[in-house]
This record gives sequence, C-alpha cells and structure tokens, in this order.
Amino acid sequence: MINLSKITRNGKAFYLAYDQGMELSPSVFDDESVDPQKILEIAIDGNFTGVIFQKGIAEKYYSNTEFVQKVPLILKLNGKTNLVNPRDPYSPQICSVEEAISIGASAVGYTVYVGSSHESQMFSEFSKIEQEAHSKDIPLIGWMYLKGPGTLGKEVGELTAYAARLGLEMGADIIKIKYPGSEESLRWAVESAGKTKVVVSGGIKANEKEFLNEAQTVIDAGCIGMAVGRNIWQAENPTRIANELKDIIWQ
Ligand code: FBP
Repeated sequence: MINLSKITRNGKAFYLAYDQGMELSPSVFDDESVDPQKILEIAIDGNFTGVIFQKGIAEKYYSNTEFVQKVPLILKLNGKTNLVNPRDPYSPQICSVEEAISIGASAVGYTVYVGSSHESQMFSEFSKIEQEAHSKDIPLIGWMYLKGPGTLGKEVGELTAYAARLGLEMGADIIKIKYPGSEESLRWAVESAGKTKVVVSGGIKANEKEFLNEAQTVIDAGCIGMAVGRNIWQAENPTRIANELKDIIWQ
C-alpha cells in the first residue's frame, strides 16, 4: 500500500481543486480567484491537505516558493478544455510523473471518463502512470467521472459504483467521484472501491447550507473527505466555508 500521509491528516483528506481554468474556462473566476497566488493563500489559511494544479500554474506559482513547505501539491497529469467533444471526452496526458516530482508534487492525478469510447487510450495512460508513480512511492488519485456514450440510459448510482470499482482495479490510491445523489448510492460506491479511498468533488457553487449538508452525507457514507474548488473560492468568505467544511471532515 502506498503511504498517503503526505496528502492526508489523521486519515482524512481536504483538497482545494484549481484546474477549472483549463477544464471550464476563466469564466468561473472573478478578479480575486483568477490569481493562483490567492488560491495558495486560501489553501494555507484553510489548512487544506493538498492543492490541485496543472503543471503550468504549479511551475510558476508553487515550485521553489515558500508554499512548498506549507501545502502539498497534487499535480493533474491530464486535462482538456470544454470546447471539444463534450459528449465523448478524452483528456490526454500532458505531464509525466517525473516532471510532476521535479515540480514538487506529493501526488498525481488523472481523469478517467468512465463510459467514453476512448477508454482504451485512457486505460493505457493510467496504467503507465500507476506503474511509475507507485515505483516512486507517489500516490495516484483517479478522477473517475461518468461521461460518454456508454453512460446513456444507465442509473447514476450503479455507474458511480462501477467507476469506483474501476479505480480500485486500476490501482488508484484515492478516487475522486461526483456525489451520486444519495447517501445509499455513495455508500455502495465506497464499498465498491474497497481499500481505495474515496473523496467527493464539490460541483458548481451551491447554497452554503445545502453544500455543507451534502458534505456531512459524504462523510457519513464513509468517504475520507472532499476535493472542492468552486464552492470554496467562489464563496464570499472562502476561509470561513473551508473551516466549516474542515469541522465536518474531522468531526
Ligand atoms: P469543483 O469543486 O469546482 O467542482 O472542482 C472539482 C473538479 O473535479 C475539478 O477538478 C474539475 O476542473 C471540475 O470539477 C470539472 O467539472 P465538470 O465535471 O463540471 O467538467
């Protein structure tokens, strides 16, 4: 088993996601959140157990700075825009494990679109990353997202459990999934993931109370934490919501 202590605290995880500039476009930012430096400040004030960047931002704002000692870096190794083929996505690898380590990453991440017809390409990239990351004791986080023609007409709860199981079988140490809509479905996904730990993503900015209620359900279902972006840095007071979320995760 790969040691997760660099990116967890007492077995729990709290990640600040900031790859949305590439994935969704800068339209999700305001004058503050468009600045990666501000995100690093939130990550430290909020005592996150990791910040998630693509390599360009990590190189320019994290590598060789004071932040290296203060918050662990999780580097996304693949990425795509939302401009191309949204119904059958493929997110190509754009950074190697070696490069991630040289930038200062404590863990690496890769998105698999479960249900995409590009499955074989993603499996092949994922398995090479898994082999290299684990040979260097670097944890691998699988973003296991349901997108593509194979998901059409299927039930989200069962598909989420399938995605979770896939993460286990492919060798992910942690998987990041979307909330499937009920505690029962999420609990089944966590069971399906076995010894692979589960975190849930934040999604679009929601009402704070509803978001925190969902976070409680996530923890009750057996997840080790959350990987959140927009619900933190789009909030009026990011540190306050981060603290409330932290209380739920480490209750
Ligand atoms: P959020 O908390 O902002 O949803 O971030 C989580 C995340 O997985 C990001 O890492 C990624 O950029 C984004 O969601 C993808 O969103 P979508 O699935 O809507 O394209």
